[in-house]
Amino acid sequence: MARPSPSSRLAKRAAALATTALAISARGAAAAKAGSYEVVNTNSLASAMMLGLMDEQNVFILDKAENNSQRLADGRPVWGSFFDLSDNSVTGVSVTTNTFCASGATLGNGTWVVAGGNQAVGYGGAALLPNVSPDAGPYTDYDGTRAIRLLEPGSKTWIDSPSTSTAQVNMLQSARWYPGIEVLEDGSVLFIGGAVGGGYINRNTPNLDPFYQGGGSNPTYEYFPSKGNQTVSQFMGNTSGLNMYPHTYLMPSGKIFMQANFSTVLWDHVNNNETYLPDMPGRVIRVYPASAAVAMLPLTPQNKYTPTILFCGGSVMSDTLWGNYGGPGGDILGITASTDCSSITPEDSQGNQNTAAQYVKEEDLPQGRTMGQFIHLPDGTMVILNGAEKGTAGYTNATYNSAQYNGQAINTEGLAQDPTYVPVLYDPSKPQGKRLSNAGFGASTIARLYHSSAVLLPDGSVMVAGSNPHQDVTLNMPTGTTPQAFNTTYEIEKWYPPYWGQPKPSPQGMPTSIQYGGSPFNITVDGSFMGSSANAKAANTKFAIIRPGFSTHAMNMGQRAVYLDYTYTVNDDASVTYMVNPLPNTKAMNRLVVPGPALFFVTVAGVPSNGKMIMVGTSATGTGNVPFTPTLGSALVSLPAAVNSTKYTATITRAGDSSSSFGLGKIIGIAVAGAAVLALIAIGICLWRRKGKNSRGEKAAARQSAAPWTSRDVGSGPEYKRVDTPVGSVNGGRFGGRRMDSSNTFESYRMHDQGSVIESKEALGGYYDHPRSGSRGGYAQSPLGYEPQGRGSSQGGYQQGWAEHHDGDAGAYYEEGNRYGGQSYDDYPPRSYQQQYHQQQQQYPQQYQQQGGQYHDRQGSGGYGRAR
Ligand SMILES: [Cu+2]
Repeated sequence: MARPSPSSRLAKRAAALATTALAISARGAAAAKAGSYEVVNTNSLASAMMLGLMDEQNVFILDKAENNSQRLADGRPVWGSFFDLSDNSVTGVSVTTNTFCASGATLGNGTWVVAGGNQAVGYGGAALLPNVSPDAGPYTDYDGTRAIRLLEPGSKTWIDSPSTSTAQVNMLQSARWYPGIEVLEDGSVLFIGGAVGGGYINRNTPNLDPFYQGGGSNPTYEYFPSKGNQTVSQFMGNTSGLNMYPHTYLMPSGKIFMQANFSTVLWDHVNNNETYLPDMPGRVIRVYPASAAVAMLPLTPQNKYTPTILFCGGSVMSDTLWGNYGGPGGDILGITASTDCSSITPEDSQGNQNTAAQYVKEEDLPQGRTMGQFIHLPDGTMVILNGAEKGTAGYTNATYNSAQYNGQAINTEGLAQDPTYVPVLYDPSKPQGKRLSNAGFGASTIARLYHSSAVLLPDGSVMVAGSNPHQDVTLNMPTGTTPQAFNTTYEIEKWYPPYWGQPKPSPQGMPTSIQYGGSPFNITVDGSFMGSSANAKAANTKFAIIRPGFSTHAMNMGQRAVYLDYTYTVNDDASVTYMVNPLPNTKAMNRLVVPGPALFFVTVAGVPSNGKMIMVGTSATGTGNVPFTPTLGSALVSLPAAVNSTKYTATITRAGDSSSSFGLGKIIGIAVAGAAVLALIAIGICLWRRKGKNSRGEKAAARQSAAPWTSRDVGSGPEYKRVDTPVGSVNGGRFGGRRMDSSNTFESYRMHDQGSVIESKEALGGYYDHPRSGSRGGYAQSPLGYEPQGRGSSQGGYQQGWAEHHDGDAGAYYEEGNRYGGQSYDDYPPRSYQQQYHQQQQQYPQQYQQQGGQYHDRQGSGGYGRAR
């Protein structure tokens, strides 16, 4: 028998080694992703202000109506798209109304609802004038202030008709921009508060009309499907100013825990009674635009499903600096955001108020953070990502957020600086005060500031997208200025939690629905996965129901995580049979985790399975109608003791039990990943080059260009120029019976193409570049060309700068008399406005009240229904 030659043996050995190296490298590269970000698509088409997981494969993306370069077949820009998780592709979709700063949730029947928004706008976010039909506007977007948009399960068509349409049957009773939202135990939804038009915060200064702000604020709440006329919330008046997107959590008692300004209340929304809880320590503001990361901690059998709400970050500023609709009261760009993490447990699991409830200081974030957002992970931890260390959410037009570039003044618009690129993990299984860590986490390279978003995906990663601190699409901000400028952002990233890259369990018997009460169900994980440490792994398993929520403005509205009790038997073949109890059969649990869709994960030794979309509180096919009364099944049985094997007694060697630290695999992964990353970069460059002339390629080119400034037209049409930064000059409002519209806008800028600059614009202090079309029909004149109007003048007053809102109302002074005299702004004490409150209720205009109150969709009766 001929022996192989030495060289041949060497070649074989080399080949074997190479194969092994490749295998290790592949595993290592996957593991190396743990704790890091990866761009999975460079163009979300619509910048992702809002996200919602539709099913196991699709995520909807919503933006405000703006000049995204992607066009629909009818020529309109997209402000909505769908992200397909199977191939990371994105498709634009028609949205009719302006979704700008809406709120959203899944109803108990699984239908997505996205409600509220802002007016029809044109270039630069300027509101269309009343005499201009939305069809004639450049974006053909319709008023969304009262819109209720629906997305049915399995559908990729938004049901969205204009608020002004008589055919619109899904309408809010009144305009809501930044409303609070909470899904109730019957699967219906409650909306509370919001602004009417817009602004940095929801008040004028001085704050003479805390409830209504002369028509700028909406202090009422209402339901969908309707349960009657909207009613004034005392809390909205008490927290006047800093009360947009209030934090709400339905409690076991049926009351709503609600936090805004520095106040906290347990609110019986049925009887409209409020019980005040302690103020936020240090008066840290947690609502928009301070925008803390806020979440209910995971509900577990160990904590007896007791609700605790955790707040991390936000802002502390003086009352003066908080300013008003027009913007902050001064330069806030250098103000470091709060590091404070505090939590409170308002009730026990059965809905008994914890009368001694106090906010408990847990610990400090490693850096101050505004616009951080909590994402529940299926290993029981929560990650905070996105945001900035300085400033707040929102944008404005003030001297302090302008920068000089090449001798030109540009407005950087955004109110946040110093993006927080490194996530922080919160592990509630650790002792209080030792729960936060960012050890081992890589940094993102993409700023995720105002109007960014994030949501848990079924594969256990976190989708991160958006960021657009501008009134309209802005792709040409220079780098290296002070303050730092940021572009409208389209990249979609995945952030990979520490468990990423480990072999996943593939459980059998995953449920399609989980009820309140009833019999336990069985799930098995095979022996090849459980292996020699089957006993330990079985004991270290978690069954999570996670509702990822509607993501916008650093909030995941409706996000919850609840873990199920279980026992197990380790079988002879190392497989494990789990016996899992459903949710407790209590009304309290029905409220803590309301009916509707959620992801179900099985996490073994810290590594989650893929999440399965299930229904909570109904059958898998759900109920077509809401509201409904979920059935409470039989009481949970006492689970028998676990049965371990005598054979599979090894300990778990790999780190992974919901640990924030990284094991050896991670370190090896990092080492081998270097080459892989280089390869990926090379591939990325090739792909980028291949993209050639499409608009995204151009944007990538702009980003990577040596020149920090692009000379590319930011618009898509030959006529488009970014213009019309609005400043409203407004008084009155919809509540006052006077429609608010932009009566003044001012020219924005485009920092190139100076040949087309019109002299008179240049004289306006650095804003220049008239639209090439030469026509601004339907758009208001620049107020910079006017003498400022004083408050109370015939034209009303306006504030220079406009902050968050752009549809022309922003920067408005909502003025409608001094109903309350000279009280200054603050968090109003609970009782000081009782008298006025009652008067207010009577005064409250009824013109927007809905007639039928119930939405009928093809089923025709029984409240809101959807075709099945
Ligand atoms: Cu917003």
